[in-house]
Amino acid sequence: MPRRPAVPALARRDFLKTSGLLLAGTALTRSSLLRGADAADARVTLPFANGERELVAYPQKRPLIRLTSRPVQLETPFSVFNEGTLTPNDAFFVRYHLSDHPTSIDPATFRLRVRGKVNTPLSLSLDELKRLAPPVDVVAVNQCSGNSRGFFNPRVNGGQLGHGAMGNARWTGIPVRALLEKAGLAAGARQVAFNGLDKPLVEATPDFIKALDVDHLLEGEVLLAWAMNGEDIPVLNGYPLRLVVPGYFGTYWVKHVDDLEVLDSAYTGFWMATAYRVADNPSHSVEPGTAPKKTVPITRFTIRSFITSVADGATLPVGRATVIRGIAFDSGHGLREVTFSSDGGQTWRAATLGADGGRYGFREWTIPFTPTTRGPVTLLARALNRIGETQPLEPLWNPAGYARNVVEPVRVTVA
Ligand SMILES: Nc1nc2c(c(=O)[nH]1)N[C@H]1C(S)=C(S)[C@@H](COP(=O)(O)O)O[C@H]1N2
Ligand SMILES: [Mo]
Repeated sequence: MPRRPAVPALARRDFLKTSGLLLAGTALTRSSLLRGADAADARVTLPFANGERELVAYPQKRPLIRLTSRPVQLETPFSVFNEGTLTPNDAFFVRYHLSDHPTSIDPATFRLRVRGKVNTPLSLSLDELKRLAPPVDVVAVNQCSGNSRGFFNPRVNGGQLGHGAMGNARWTGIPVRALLEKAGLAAGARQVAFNGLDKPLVEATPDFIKALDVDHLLEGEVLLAWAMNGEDIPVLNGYPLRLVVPGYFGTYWVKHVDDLEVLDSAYTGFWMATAYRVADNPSHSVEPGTAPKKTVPITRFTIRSFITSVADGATLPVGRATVIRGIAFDSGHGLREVTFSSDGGQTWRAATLGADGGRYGFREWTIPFTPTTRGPVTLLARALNRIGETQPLEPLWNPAGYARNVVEPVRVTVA
């Protein structure tokens, strides 16, 4: 269970302001969704050049780190990840590509369409969709491909994110497979293209559409989810329906999904064929400053771990026993071990893994640590999974700033 902190005053006020509207059908005001709270004055500085950001409360959200306002992009303050392995809905990051994202959705008139290479095209209400198959729960991490991009060196273009473009939630929905079975796949069905209600402001910008292989969808793990941690998905996270693709980067987790098109070929739209691609080699990386010759669509997470209980730059009292805590996750193969170093990587000890909340979620780890000598100390955590994937000790580089998973140092002073 997450240890929930007191809701900051700003978020509470904002919630009171919007909850009446929410009860009336999730009709958040357009201006509040586009601007956030007016009273924002708190700021944070992420630990890289030009890392100064505002903390702003949007409807259904506590104050979060604002990267951009049109479209809204918010990142989770890192301290939230020390509060528990499930990320509260009001702290969950927000990423949009297109500025015309929906601010009011009427669940009564919403329809989900299934069309293309199917025997029977479908148009379903939310209630019909929810009754199509028994609901399934999965605890899974949603992480943006560009999470931690701000740490790339040399720097790369794109949103300069700290480590807060990730979150872990319990998602409830039905497998996309159930929909495909209901519609009936026609011969040659190969991919499904998923589109949501958001639109580009100008025609030249391609609509945000992502595609997954029919074979992947028929495995049954990919969900069309309507609940997040037991509640309606917040508007900014994809109300009333979003795709949940366990183990895959957030780019596939299409929000406000209302259209599935079954294709007999690989989808070639911009967001698959041009954007969100990585080098076609095992590490998906290239020499810093160069571009890959051949690329493939980004797919699964790289394995990561973080120290969450001690912030970079903190001071630890000499001689005092502490427990260091953190989180780790991979793309679903299962964690084998998290090791911890308090001497900058010369020696490593195995941490204790917390309860296994499912192979796609954050897993807590802890390790006792008593600093013995005064001075600067570098703390490191490194995860290893069941198929031998581990985190590199030196950063890998790619021009889009995707899939960072180097062991991240936490530099502290023992005093
Ligand atoms: N409709 C829609 N869905 C979307 C996007 C988008 O721009 N539009 N962005 C994707 C990307 S790149 C990410 S990382 C996740 C972020 O999910 P969140 O905003 O709920 O945190 O949403 C995905 N789904
Ligand atoms: Mo993303």
